[in-house]
Amino acid sequence: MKNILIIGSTGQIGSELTMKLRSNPQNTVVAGYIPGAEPKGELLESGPAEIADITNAVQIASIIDRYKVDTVYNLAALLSVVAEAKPLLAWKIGVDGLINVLEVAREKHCAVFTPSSIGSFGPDSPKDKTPQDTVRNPLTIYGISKVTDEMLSNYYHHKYGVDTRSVRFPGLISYMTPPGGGTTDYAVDIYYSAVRGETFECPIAQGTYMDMMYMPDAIRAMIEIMEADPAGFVHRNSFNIASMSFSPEIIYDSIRKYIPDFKMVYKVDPLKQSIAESWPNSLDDSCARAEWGWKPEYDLDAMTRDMIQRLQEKLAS
Ligand code: AKB
Repeated sequence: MKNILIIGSTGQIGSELTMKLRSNPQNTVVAGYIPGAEPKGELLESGPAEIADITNAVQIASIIDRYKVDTVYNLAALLSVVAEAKPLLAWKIGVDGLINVLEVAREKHCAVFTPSSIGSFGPDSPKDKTPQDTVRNPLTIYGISKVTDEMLSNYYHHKYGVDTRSVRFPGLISYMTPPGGGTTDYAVDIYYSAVRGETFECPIAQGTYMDMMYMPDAIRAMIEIMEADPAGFVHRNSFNIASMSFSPEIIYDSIRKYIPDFKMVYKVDPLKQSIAESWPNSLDDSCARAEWGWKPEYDLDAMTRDMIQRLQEKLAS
């Protein structure tokens, strides 16, 4: 039995993770949210919900006490593009917020999952099959805060024995809750345009590769790493995980197998493009495979088939 707090439960990842963890009747899953991003519908009705502002350590500690929480999924963050507009807020939520969570976890003996990202690499990192352990030097505040988060999480593990674990997520694609403010968001938006019969204006230039992943694989990764036997870990914070790497013209071709008259034009966004160019084309996830059995299930075509079918149902209702 697990008592779990999800900080950021109404976001792109949190909304699906909360429901998946609640589908196991052994779990009590508290949906943490901030005012203005309240849970609705099934998320609200299927279990407890509490205001859990990551900048407020006392509030987080009180939820952990009241629900006897043993595991925290810390999903609070500003994504890469929006973080460039608000770097101090990105740091306050991403790094100061994590310190709040780690301090409470140290006192109350909770395990903590905090996602990292392909954005933790930079232009000096090897571009293709980027290794687990290599030069980082990210250029964005998002990447700098993710590298710091990884190091802080390892520090709390080594110094205080806090059970911290993490994966470096690629761009995540889902038909449920849209992402907001990321460089990889185009790979979600393109499906909405295709299903709505609109021409897609692509903000990322032709030939720009980034790693991506379908949300069911990402949710499984978060659950599996937290359930893994740590005896197999050489690494902890954070594991490269990967399932597919593509550029805009490749996802466009995949969609056209199902919607042949779909049109795309390029309208490159200079900020998004410069961030994308500073990130790897693809990650080497062999350490995650070897140390806790990570294995993706979806490739691009399997994801495209499912995304189109799910979005057709969603947008028709
Ligand atoms: C972003 O684009 O900022 C995120 C990420 C890759 O971490 N989706």
